[in-house]
Amino acid sequence: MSQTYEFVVVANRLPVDEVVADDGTRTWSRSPGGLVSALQPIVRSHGGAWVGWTGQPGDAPEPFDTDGMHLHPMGLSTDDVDQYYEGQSNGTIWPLFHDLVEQPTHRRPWRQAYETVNRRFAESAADLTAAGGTVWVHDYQLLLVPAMLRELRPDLRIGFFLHIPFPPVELFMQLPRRAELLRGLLGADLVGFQRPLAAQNFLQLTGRLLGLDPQDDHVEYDGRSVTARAFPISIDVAEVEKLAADPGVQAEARRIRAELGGDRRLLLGVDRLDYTKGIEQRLEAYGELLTDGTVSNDDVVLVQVATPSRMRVQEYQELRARVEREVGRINGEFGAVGQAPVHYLFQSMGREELVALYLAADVMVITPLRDGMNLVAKEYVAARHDDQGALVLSEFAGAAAELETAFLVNPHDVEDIKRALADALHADAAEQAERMRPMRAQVRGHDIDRWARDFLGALGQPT
Ligand code: GDG
Repeated sequence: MSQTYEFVVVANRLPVDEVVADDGTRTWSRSPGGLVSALQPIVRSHGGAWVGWTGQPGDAPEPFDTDGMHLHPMGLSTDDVDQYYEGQSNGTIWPLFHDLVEQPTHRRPWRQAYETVNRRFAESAADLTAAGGTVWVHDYQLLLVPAMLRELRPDLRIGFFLHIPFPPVELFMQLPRRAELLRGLLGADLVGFQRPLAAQNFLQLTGRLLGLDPQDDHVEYDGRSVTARAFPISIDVAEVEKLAADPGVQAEARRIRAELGGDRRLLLGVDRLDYTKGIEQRLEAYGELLTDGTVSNDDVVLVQVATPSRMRVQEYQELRARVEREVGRINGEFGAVGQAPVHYLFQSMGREELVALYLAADVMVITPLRDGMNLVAKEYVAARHDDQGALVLSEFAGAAAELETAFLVNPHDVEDIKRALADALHADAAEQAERMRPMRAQVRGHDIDRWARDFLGALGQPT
């Protein structure tokens, strides 16, 4: 019998990307993204296994061990990628769970592929997990896995964590085969969400859709009790603090500032290029501040890092075109030779460079229309050991519930973003410190280890 593991993570993606060097050598490097930043340290410390896709279509490579983890790659064909990943996951569920900020597309073949791929993930997890072991399933690509896994392995403890928002009942009700998706989640012993409201939406839905009788934070289903609670995710605070204290990173922050024009105040946006992140609204607000003269190209500069994401999906290509057109318009209208008001970077950066940008930024601008948590907000706060800098943060990011002294904005209201940007730019050192200190205390007291301990503790798994 093949080796089994007491603790297994199941997620759409493995925590590594395959890198092919010029000479054809293949290696693996840690992949960017919220889920990976969050989970890798935990699996490593449990010596556990991770089931997930490599990110490339084709046959699965052989399982391998790296960094104290056993990685079990899942193969996805080109059709699987089109239908399960880009289709049902990112074309249907993602926009619907983010309050319809884009119109979801509903296709029968996508749903079929989603079910087939979820079953394959569940089967691999069933094969890999030791008797009585724990499986932690992640995110919206795998909503059916908990029930499928329970059917195969009723002996396991199964946890599920949703990284994105869970929609209100009326929105969830729009999904074709909605009851099946809900039953999928109910296969878990513990369903974790970013916000208490999401857990309430879920429990309420079990009453409305399946006629169950939820009580407090749990519901009886199929002779078991399923608990639904909020576990707001966080970051590896020590990692960010270490980078922020690194003299090389600090020198890089000074270089960035000098390069952008010594005295200009630096506004920073860091997002996956995604329509949920409110990048267009942010640019619109910044453009209007330049137009009405509240700020000028001599005094401020915006650096917008837009990490490429889901670029085969049409909505993302269209978003990229719109964002780049707007950046071009603003730079064309307000720029000078050698001095642009927007520096737009459509690329993935190294962690050092990212933290250097956090240290250099006077104002971090985070304006998602909807966001499960938003780890960038917490990273910015963790990096600012000088208690300086200002955070403009959308009320619709999960992080807003914990970072209450940020300059909170309604990202749908461009006037409100303009107000918050102007206020943040005007905040003096004392006000910046007054706002930053409680946020730093909050993030430092609730890091990623605590999140994992809380979740796994509630699942009954010793950490
Ligand atoms: C989902 C939910 C939830 C970004 N650009 C680069 C880079 N990043 C890193 C950031 C941060 C992570 O990626 C992004 O996390 P977010 O939370 O901001 O956003 P999503 O990717 O949408 O994550 C979200 C999260 O899951 C966790 O539950 O908070 O709501 O949507 O860590 O630093 N990292 C590197 N280069 C980049 O260019 N190395």
